[in-house]
This record gives sequence, C-alpha cells and structure tokens, in this order.
Amino acid sequence: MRQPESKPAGSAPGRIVASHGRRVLLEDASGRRLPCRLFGRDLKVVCGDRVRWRPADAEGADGLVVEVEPRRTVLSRLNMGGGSEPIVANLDRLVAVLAPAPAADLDLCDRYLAAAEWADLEAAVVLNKRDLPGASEPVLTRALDVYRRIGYAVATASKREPAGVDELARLLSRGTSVLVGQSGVGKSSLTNRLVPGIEAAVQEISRGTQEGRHTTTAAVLYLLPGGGELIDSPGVRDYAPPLPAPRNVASGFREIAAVAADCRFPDCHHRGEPGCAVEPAAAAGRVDARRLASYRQLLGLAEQFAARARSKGPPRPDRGFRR
Ligand SMILES: Nc1nc2c(ncn2[C@@H]2O[C@H](COP(=O)(O)OP(=O)(O)OP(=O)(O)O)[C@@H](O)[C@H]2O)c(=O)[nH]1
Ligand SMILES: [Mg+2]
Ligand SMILES: [Zn+2]
Repeated sequence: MRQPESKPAGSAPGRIVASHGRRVLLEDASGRRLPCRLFGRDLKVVCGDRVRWRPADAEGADGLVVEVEPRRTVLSRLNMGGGSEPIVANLDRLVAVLAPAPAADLDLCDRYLAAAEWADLEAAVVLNKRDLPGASEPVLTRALDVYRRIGYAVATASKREPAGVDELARLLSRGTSVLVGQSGVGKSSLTNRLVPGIEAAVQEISRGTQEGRHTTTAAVLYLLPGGGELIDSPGVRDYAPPLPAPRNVASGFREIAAVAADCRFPDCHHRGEPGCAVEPAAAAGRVDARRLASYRQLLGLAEQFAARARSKGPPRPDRGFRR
C-alpha cells in the first residue's frame, strides 16, 4: 500500500477508459480524454476504474494517476499461476458474444456467465453474425433457448442488418456493460455500430494464415448515445473465472443452484451422490445436460485448486482450463 505522504496533493477525480500497462487513457470530470501515466510502481488500474489524478507533463502524458478508488464490482480472470487478475472494474453487466464463426464455444460462454454470477453482475448472451448459415444450427439454437429459459437476456445481431442493434442498445442503456468472448466473434464490429463515430479496430481474418489483424489489444470504454457505457474487450482463446470453494461452484449455474435446494445433502456436489436432485432434473430435461457438464468441469477445476492449496504446492492447472 502506498503511503499517504508520497501521494501528490491537489488531485481530481477521473475514470480509466483504456489501460495499456503504465500508460492509460483517462476521462476527466468534463468528459475530456487524456493520456496519463501511473504514479509509482505498485499502482495498478484496469478499464473502468475510478481514480484520482493530477495534471503533469510527464513523458508525453497530460497527467499522473495517483490513486485508485475502491472498486464497486470487478470482472477477473484466473491466471495460470492460480491467481485472480482483474480485467475490468465498476461494471454492471457482462455480455457474452457468440458467433457461428469462429465456432461458438458454449462452455466458454458458461464460464463467463458463472463469472458474472460470482461477481454480482447482470449477464446477457448475444449471438452475432446471424447472417451466417451456421447461426441456425440446432446446437446453437438449443443453447440460446436454454440461456433464455434460465433467465438470461438473449439478443441476436448482424452487421448485415443496419437496423438490427436497437434491441441490444436497449439492453445496454443502463449502467456499464462489457462485451466478452472469443477473438473474431465481432465485439468491436458491434461496438462500432452501437457507438457511431468511433473506429474500434476490426480484425480482418486473412484467409491464408488465419492470423487475425487489428485484434483488440486493450479494453476500451465508450459512452453509448442512448445511455449506458460499453466496454469492448480483447478476445480470448480460453477463460476461467477465479473459483470459489468446490461446494459453492453451483452458485455460478443458477438453474442448478435452484434445483440443488432439494438435494439430500447440503454439501452435495451433484456428481452422483445419493439423493441428488440435479441428476434427475437433468434426466427429465429440466437442467440442460451440456450446462451440467460445464458445471462439473468447473467443479473439477475448483477441486484441483483446493487440493493444491491444501498441499501448499504451486497452484497450477495441468494444462489450460479444460479437463
Ligand atoms: N458475416 C458477418 N461477419 C461479421 C459480423 N460482425 C463482424 N464480422 C466480421 O468478423 C471479423 C471479426 O470482427 P471483430 O469485430 O474484429 O471481432 P472481435 O470480437 O472484436 O475480435 P477481437 O478484437 O480479436 O476479440 C471481421 O472480419 C468482421 O468483419 C457479422 O455480423 N456478420
Ligand atoms: Mg475487437
Ligand atoms: Zn445434488
């Protein structure tokens, strides 16, 4: 923790709207966006942070960020060392973006939705690129039906339909939302349509190499013209949230948590225990089998971390987050 006496006096409130390590873009109280630097080595900020800053002429920056305000909410990721790494702060809603291409990773979507539950965020799912034929594949249609049925807002969009983002704009018009998902699903393309006048770089997949260009490298916060704030974030290959204790993993899966109230044992892990209410609910189609498998994957990961923490070994997953 920074000592109060080392903090320069005369600071003003600001908001981090983009963060590139020690260089950040800050929005001041009048709405101006200024390049700033972080003061001191141990100060760390993420997009969405509310901070104190002061004007300064420092290495091409207009100001120095001197302090981070406590975060109201934070979306974090589990890093390979087993630690929790903040991605964006002070948000209200996570929007998981899927597309038919690159092929929708539904388990990844479930992990994002679980992250939202644990971080106390609203969550929604958007199927983008609905102009592509794969958008009506049964697995995708079924997954969206399940998300809708368990209470998540679900919207569809396509850049080929000029008017089609109204539904999404309404969904995002309150509070701060972040678009998350695989690289190339069209988060920046959606952002460009929701916030006219900006040019979030859109990656054009070069066919020969499948290498993406202009892939988003840092989360950026924009003001939506119809109200609300939108954060476009860099795409991922994989994502896992910081995990709770194994017995609390089910709270990340709201339909499983709802049924689990009827399990015989309060610490039931819903993996074949006697008197488990989740298994029969899945057999009867009231809990989606794919979601149950996603839950069990995260449960396995949580158990792995809990075991390593007990043996005080280095908390590293063996490979990736999938089992
Ligand atoms: N057919 C179709 N293509 C789209 C649509 N939206 C985006 N694309 C294309 O998908 C590619 C990736 O779009 P981006 O907006 O850069 O994707 P992203 O999710 O921001 O990617 P990262 O920044 O790497 O995470 C680009 O070639 C877009 O033109 C859509 O609705 N339909
Ligand atoms: Mg992008
Ligand atoms: Zn159970």
